[in-house]
Amino acid sequence: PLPCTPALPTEVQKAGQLNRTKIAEGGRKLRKSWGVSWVVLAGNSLIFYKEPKGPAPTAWCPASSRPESSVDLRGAALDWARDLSSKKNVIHLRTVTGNEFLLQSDHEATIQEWARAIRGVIRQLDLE
Ligand code: I3P
Repeated sequence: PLPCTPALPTEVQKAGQLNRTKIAEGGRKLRKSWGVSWVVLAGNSLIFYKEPKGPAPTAWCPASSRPESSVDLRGAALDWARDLSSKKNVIHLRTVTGNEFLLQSDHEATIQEWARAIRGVIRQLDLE
């Protein structure tokens, strides 16, 4: 296996496992398909990685894996996804390019922390 590279291109503010689905691409609605992603909040981006195969997520190193996709948070909007899912603890992220994602955790505190962290980055970018 690849050794873990400690140096990341931008500082990781938050990382963890969330349920995720993309619900729109360029303003066009997509069919929902929930899956588990490793989500990393770093710099101006929210980066999604495929769930690593095998055990020990603590041994997983984002710097040595290729992201599945990444979201530019500049101008993005984050809300609670009240009417967009039957699941609990869901947040709704919309980018300026019309891509929309739902992020969910079974633990309310976890999704609240993510909401706070993502909002913090969006607000900071709005001030720049
Ligand atoms: C969808 C699936 C999703 C569900 C979605 C369903 O069905 O059950 O989990 O979203 O609801 O359409 P399928 O697998 O057949 O595509 P939630 O779990 O977020 O409710 P929706 O159509 O009301 O968005």
